Parts: sequence; structure tokens; C-alpha cells
Amino acid sequence: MSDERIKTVVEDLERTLLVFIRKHQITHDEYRHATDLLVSSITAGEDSLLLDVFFAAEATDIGNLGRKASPQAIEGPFYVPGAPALEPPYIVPQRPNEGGDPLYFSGCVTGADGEALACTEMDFWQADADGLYSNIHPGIPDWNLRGRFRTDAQGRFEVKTILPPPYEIPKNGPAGRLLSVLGRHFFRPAHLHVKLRHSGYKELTSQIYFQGSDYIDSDVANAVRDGLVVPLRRKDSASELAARHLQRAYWEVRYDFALMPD
Ligand code: MBD
Ligand code: FE
Repeated sequence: MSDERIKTVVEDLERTLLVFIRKHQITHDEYRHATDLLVSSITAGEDSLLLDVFFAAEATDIGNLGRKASPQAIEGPFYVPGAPALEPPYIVPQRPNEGGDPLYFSGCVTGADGEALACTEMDFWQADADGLYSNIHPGIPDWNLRGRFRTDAQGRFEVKTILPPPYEIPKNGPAGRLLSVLGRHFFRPAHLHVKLRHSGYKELTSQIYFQGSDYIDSDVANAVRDGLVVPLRRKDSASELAARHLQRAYWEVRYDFALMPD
């Protein structure tokens, strides 16, 4: 971000907030209350959570205007770079007793003109069956349900993971307390996170949501968009279980990505 751009937006933000303070007759105590909320969110490690819930989707939408490739979605507060590189067949790292139904996430990656993008790096992360993220929330092995894998020569990928539940923002932290005052619930619909990288194309950060799932129409972060919501197919017939060598019902979800040239 250039200094010139920073000057333009910060000066406008300053003017906007001065008008806002005047309009609401904000007292010095109230002003302190607001700055204390920001500081306490940092102390609690919730600063990006708090800000993302309110503002990240709007900024992400700006990048989707007039976009011809797949929509991007918010990164969210829980991305960690450096997830383990997986070997095919791709199965994300998980505990022996990992909760949640098995989920196969597959699709293909192309450029905006439909050319298959072999060897695209997919950096994947999601919540576990308790709605918690490894490397963030305590008591989970590092890199659990996180990993990097690649598309094949035809641009296709498939990874085995578990079906995540909705994510609930901690109720008792600064973000949760503010949401309570606003009378909002604390949930994001179940989602998968992914970043796609291929040289010559723009990196894509996205999220996949499941049709008909809880909170899909009332995401606390207001980040669900058309084009990111896909059907979840339940597989439980004898032949479907046999095809995957599983003894229990599982799910499949498919999503095809298109990347924008650099
Ligand atoms: C999440 O898991 C998330 O993805 C976002 C965007 C905000 C809060 C929690
Ligand atoms: Fe998330």
C-alpha cells in the first residue's frame, strides 16, 4: 500500500469518524470504552476475529467486483502458513479418533478460459468436530485438519477430511460480549477454507459452504456469497461404502475453481 493511498484513506477515515463522534455526541468515557474494547481484543488474541466478523467480507467483496473467475472469500482469523505438504492419496492430518463424518472434497482447477491448471497448490484448513482450529485453539495437535496438496495433470484434486460443524465465536471474549449486546448469535455456517496458488495466476483465498446447512442465511460474519455454496451429498448405500472401503456413511462435496491470470 503506497503512502499516497494511506494518506487518502486515513484522512477520509479521520473526517468520517469526526463527523460520527459529533453526530452521536460521543463522550470521552465512551471513546475510552471503544479503545479499551480494541485493546482487550488484542490481549485476548481476538483482534482479527473481532474485526473480521464486522468488516472483512465487505473488503473481500471489493475484489469480487467484475471478477470473471471464482469468487474469493474472507481468509478469516485462523489461517496459518506452512501447513504440511501431503502425499497422494490426500488425507488431511487427523487424530485416530477424529470426530465428524468422513468428507471427500474434490473438484478441478482451471484458468478463467477453462485451461486445466495442473500442480496447483491447495492450502487447506478447517475446524474440527468441536468447531475448533488446530494451531489456534489449545489441546489439538499442530496442523490437525490442515494441509497442502496439489492438483493432478488434469487439474483435478480430491482430499479426504471430516465434515466440520458450524463455527461458534467464543461467547465470553470481547467479540462475543459485543455480539451479545448487539443481540446477534455467534455462529458461522460450516465451511472449508482454501488458498490456491499457481504461477502466472493470482492467489485465490476462498471458502466453501454447504447448501441448506445451519446459519447459511445468517452468518455472523456475513461472508456467505452465491457461488460459494454447493450441495453436500450423503453416501450410505452398500455400493457407495464399498467404493470408499468405509463402514460408515460419508459425504462428498465438489467445487471447481477458476483462477485469474496475473
Ligand atoms: C472463522 O472460522 C472464520 O472463518 C471467520 C471468517 C471468522 C471467524 C471464524
Ligand atoms: Fe473458519
